[in-house]
Amino acid sequence: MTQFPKNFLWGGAIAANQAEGAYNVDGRGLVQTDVTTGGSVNSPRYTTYIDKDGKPGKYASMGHAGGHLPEGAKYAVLEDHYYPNHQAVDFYHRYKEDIKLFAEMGYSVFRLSISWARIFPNGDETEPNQAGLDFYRSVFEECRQYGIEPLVSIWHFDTPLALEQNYGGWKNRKLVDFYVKYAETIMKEYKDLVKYWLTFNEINNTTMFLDMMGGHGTDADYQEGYQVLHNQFVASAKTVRLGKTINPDFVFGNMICGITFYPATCDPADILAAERKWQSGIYYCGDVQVKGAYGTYAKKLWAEHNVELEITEEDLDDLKNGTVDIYTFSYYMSNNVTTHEITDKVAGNFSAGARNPYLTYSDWGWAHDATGLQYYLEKIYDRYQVPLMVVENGLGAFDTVEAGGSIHDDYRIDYHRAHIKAMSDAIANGVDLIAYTTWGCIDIVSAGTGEMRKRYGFIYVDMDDAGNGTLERTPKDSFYWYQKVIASNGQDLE
Ligand code: P53
Repeated sequence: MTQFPKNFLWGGAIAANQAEGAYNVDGRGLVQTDVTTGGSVNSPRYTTYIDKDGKPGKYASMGHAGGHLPEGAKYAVLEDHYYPNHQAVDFYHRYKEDIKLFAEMGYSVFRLSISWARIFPNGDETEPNQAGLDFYRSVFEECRQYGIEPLVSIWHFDTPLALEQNYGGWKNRKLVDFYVKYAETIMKEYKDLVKYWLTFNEINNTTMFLDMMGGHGTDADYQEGYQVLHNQFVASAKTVRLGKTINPDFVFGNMICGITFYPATCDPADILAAERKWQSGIYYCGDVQVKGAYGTYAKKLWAEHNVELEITEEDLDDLKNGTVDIYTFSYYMSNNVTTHEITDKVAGNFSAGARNPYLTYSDWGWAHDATGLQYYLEKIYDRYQVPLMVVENGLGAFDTVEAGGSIHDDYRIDYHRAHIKAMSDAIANGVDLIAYTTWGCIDIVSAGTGEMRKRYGFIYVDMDDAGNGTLERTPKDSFYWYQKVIASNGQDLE
């Protein structure tokens, strides 16, 4: 028998820039994915620009942890490139149909993000864009009509491009005020429609990816990365404090890219190396956002890369008084850490380190490791002792549409079944887990590769990597399976 509390929230998750499309509709401003091409498991996505001499150019990027815009260049949509996020899966126009399907699956929660650039197109306006506010009001009302609780990410990798271009993005302290104003606007606007808010999606990616991608990060990269994080921590804390004055019932969560790090061998040096990854990759952000202060190891991490942060006394006060109520995270895979030379290396998007001989890997090189989720849940709950939510978990895979139109995605069902069992085992061991939202309830554009064919959904969307397709929605086998899982509160996993 599995164990799930009576009011456990079951659902799915998407992000605005990967699902909505309608990138230039109703006054929306641009974000970085609008100037970023598609890639694949072997080739990066590129961000495009016009350089200071008017020549088109591009740099390899991973959305949020990639290269840099050359001096004097301006981000630009170039004619001879395809930008998959422009149309995405057109959730902007099809949300009623999609939410109806989520309700059919039995969702009690739906995680989505608000696009900052729909509310403040350039990020620094004084008045919000009414059309943007109207859109999300309608989305939340649609959810409420089916008894679905919206779980809202305030930021999901989509800072308005004008703030990146004109202010240099999050390394600039001014972004804190722009973000807090945006957050205040939406929290006031939706105070009776939304209860659960997540301040920054996968906030830890900024520096964790510098560590993961083969350690090519320079001291300057770390200097910028840690300052970006500090500014985001302050913005998050100020938002939490402000939010509680708008509606004391609001519940705030952080959101961490949860990767379980294992030592690849029992060499004590590897044990320590793995622990360092937990500190720099996972605890660094969680400690600030949940405990309200930088961890004891933070000074050493900064010193390693000669980082000198601008932190004021007032900031430390804000961090202490703006802690989140719940810890939320994504979980896809584990990673092996070793100090030894790696002969069998995992190749794939965002998966670095030594291959784990006890695990199998997805076509994108991500380890299938449900036990790693149990481990993460127990370790993190023990550290913070606040309610947890798994707000992303899923398998990016190729799907085949059969002649009759059905999609037999038993590999996806297997993946989720194992992870749901792991959650149940963690709950049995005392973990206070309150929600599970699978990634990409419906097929959407991949964040890492920009592909459509890396599919996560329980609902298939007829759209390919080149933008061909009808956008028609079709439930996969996993749709009907998840329906039974939810109806039985996690008892029926067959
Ligand atoms: P895609 C890397 C590693 C783990 C999670 O990722 C990650 C990433 C960034 O790609 O991001 C989260 O689409 C993120 C989502 C994203 C999802 O994982 O690359 O919050 O936006 O789509 C899956 O397969």
